[in-house]
Amino acid sequence: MRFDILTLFPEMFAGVFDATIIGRAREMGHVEIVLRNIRDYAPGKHHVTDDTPYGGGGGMIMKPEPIFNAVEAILGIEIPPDGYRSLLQQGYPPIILLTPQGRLLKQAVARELAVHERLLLLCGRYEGVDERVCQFLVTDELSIGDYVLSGGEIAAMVLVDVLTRLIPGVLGDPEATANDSHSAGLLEYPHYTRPANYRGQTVPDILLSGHHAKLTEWRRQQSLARTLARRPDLLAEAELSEVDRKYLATLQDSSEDEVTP
Ligand code: 6GU
Repeated sequence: MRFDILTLFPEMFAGVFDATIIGRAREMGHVEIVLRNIRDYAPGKHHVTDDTPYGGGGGMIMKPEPIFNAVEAILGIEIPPDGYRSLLQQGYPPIILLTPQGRLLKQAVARELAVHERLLLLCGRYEGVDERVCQFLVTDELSIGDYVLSGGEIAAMVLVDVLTRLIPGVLGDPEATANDSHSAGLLEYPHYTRPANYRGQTVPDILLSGHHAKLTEWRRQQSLARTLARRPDLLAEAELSEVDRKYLATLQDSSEDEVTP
């Protein structure tokens, strides 16, 4: 998978993209990342990339021209007058704007994006991006959560990490991701490693018992109980068996007992 990242701050990405999983995925050729400095595509001696908003209100807005120029140069095309969207059907890559106004990035959204061979990621900065960029260039807008970042760069790093993990061959053991939190719509069960007794706190007996079927059942129950306690909103979309539902019902019953008048 190839990512072209359009940003005013390419230097922010170095550590994250050179280390561990992403670094190794790049070395192995699973992932190609090209950082593009939007400033390089801004005309004039001063390469101005932002300006004050029409109508006032303060803050600075990213100008459309450097961004349109960058996309045209990177893809070797002219943006049609009716916008870039029509080129998607011809196999041109999606252009994703990272913005707090976008749809929320979830594991299901990542799986949907993972089918693409190439993505252009546009990192918004300042108070925002000129609306004509959103209307005529961008094909998708993504946010990574309901909070405000100083720019889309960190969100772009998050997206690249999430997508890289989905590329076959990047992670050694495919089973390692099967139980990941969110991959099956539930939070993950708790993990323990040696020592069995640490500062008087012991590992649950079931993990030391060697009873495989019981262990699998315990982990599933832990996963369900945790999701119910921490993220009950996820249960509506999770794939649940009849056994799962019965177990959740016992948890809900016992929590009702605990309610004090
Ligand atoms: Cl993608 N950008 C910014 N600036 N803030 C965010 C975000 C993105 N996602 C959540 N907050």
